Amino acid sequence: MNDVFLLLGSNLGDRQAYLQQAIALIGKEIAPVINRSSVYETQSWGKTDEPDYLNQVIALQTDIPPKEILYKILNIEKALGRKREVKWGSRIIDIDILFYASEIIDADELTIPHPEMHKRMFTLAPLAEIAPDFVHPVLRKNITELKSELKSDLHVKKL
Ligand code: PH2
Ligand code: MG
Ligand code: MG
Repeated sequence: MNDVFLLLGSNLGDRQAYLQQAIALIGKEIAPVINRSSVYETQSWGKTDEPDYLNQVIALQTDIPPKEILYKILNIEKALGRKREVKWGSRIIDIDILFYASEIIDADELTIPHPEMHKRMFTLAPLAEIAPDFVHPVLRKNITELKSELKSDLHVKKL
């Protein structure tokens, strides 16, 4: 079984309800959710004039291959009513694969580890709660180290 870490994000509508519905569907359609971080309220990164997000990291254990997980995630996002829009634009739900065990994947539609996770406190803060010692297979540093090295002024608040 592989440890898989997913980041959930929502900054439109009933954000808490979208996170909960996403977790329920992930548990049903992909694999049991074995761990989850607290929910964080985070300032929008990339496009800073967007509403605040709720972010949460969850962990699964599964043998489903990475691309199949991606397709299942896209279906869950669609089932919850997500419309694809501009890059970094607001969304009711976003589900990103952060790590798939310690695998490194660089394909057209899928890059693992998530290429920008180490620049994003909204990812590292919840991830550090449930996987502080997990070593990033490309950067070769653990999550605690990546988090302490990241300088960010955007607010990230545990709810
Ligand atoms: N997701 C983005 C862009 N910016 N900012 C926050 N705070 N949280 C996110 O989940 C997020 C973001 C693109 O997916
Ligand atoms: Mg994203
Ligand atoms: Mg995404």
